[in-house]
Amino acid sequence: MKGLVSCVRRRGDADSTDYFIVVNDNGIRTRSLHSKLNLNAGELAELSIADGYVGMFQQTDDKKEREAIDKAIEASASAMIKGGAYEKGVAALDKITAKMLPKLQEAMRLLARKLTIGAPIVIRFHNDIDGSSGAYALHKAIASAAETSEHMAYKPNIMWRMHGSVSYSREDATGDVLNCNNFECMEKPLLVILDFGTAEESNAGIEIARDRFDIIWLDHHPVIEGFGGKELAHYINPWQFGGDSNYTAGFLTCAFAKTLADIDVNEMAEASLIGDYSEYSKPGAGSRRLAALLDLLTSDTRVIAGAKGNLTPEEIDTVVKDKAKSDELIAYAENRVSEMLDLAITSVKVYRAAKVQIYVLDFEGVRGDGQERYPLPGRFASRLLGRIEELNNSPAILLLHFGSFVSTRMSKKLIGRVELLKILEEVHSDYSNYVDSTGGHSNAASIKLKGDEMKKAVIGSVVEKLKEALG
Ligand SMILES: [Mn+2]
Repeated sequence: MKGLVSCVRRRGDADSTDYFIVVNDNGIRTRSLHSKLNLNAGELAELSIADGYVGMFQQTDDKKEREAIDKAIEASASAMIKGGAYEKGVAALDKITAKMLPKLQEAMRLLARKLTIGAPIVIRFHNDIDGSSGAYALHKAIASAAETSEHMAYKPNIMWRMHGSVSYSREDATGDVLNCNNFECMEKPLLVILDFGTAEESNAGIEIARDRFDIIWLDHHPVIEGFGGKELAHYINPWQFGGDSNYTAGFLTCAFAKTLADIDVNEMAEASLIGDYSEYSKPGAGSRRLAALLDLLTSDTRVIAGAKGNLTPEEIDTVVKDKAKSDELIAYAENRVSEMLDLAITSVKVYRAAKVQIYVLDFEGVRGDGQERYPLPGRFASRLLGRIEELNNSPAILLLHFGSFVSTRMSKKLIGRVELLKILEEVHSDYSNYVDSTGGHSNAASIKLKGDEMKKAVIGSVVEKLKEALG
């Protein structure tokens, strides 16, 4: 039979080399094979296979055969795509999905092609509920496609990377390039980015990655002028289609996953809306559970035995399917947060500004000195502001500090009245020797200090400016 070596994974010695070969034997199948011979990506040959080994390998440059295989790869990639448009039953969201559908399908054809040829695929997702719910849905769709596709007779070469920041740095890109260097492939590997911000800091990473990868970038942050990611061929963001951040990146990834396979993504989509406080969120019992689990797992991967820093959707799936384990984890998370909220309420400092209260909390004081990483400070700040709003029934502002970070959260009602980002910027320039950076959203932003020696003064200055703004 004829075969095209589409991809080679070299792990060091000849015996551990995997050859991904598109075999054409009345229809194509991509198989993972070994060989005593040294094969190269792009080689077309008459070959024989026994026990997972390529025995005979007679190279040929038969142009017609090559064309036939190339066509068959395209056809099998198309055949792998069995899904369609995701309809959640929320008109505002479904309208945006419909507009994005052609772009999502075009990107999915690229992913299906990479799956067909056995190319390496790096998928980076933001380590919050939104990013991880999207990754989980995409994992399920790919697993379903791999299971039902007759053409894919190998385990996909996917490297999942949970990503702790919202920018794609030069180091991230270099790491991804190095990881793909064990592969030699007939075309570029694929990089998929889920729920990163639109920070200019990503430009350096994008510069490196764009030459080495085909890139699919799914996000929902407002697109800023200097961000290079928006020039990518497969950059998809609801802001470009009349939507905004309420259409979450996890939701977008669910819509993307749904074009590949007709799987149930409703709970993941809903969890992403919960996680990012989307105005379209209508939580049910299942999505609440999933959101709570993802919140815990992404904050502290050590709660699952074996996970060290990185967390894969497969590991998420194992926990979700284990009812007893997930019940135990959710109970732990709920108890811990509620104890910390109670403690926080009694230890916040309160400053009055007109009818608005400004709260300042030392996070280390309520976290205790144990080893627990859950909950992360930023997410705890959002929960605490919610609790304060409930108790006071009036808008509030919270400054939560820990080490050299200050997280600020402000009631949405105050947007327009208080320009939080601008205030933080002013403090940044007043204390430029001590403040490293400030940024975020109009009601949730943070300050990164160079050290913590001037923290009190910086926080004091923010409080003063907030008081002024509130009159
Ligand atoms: Mn998000």
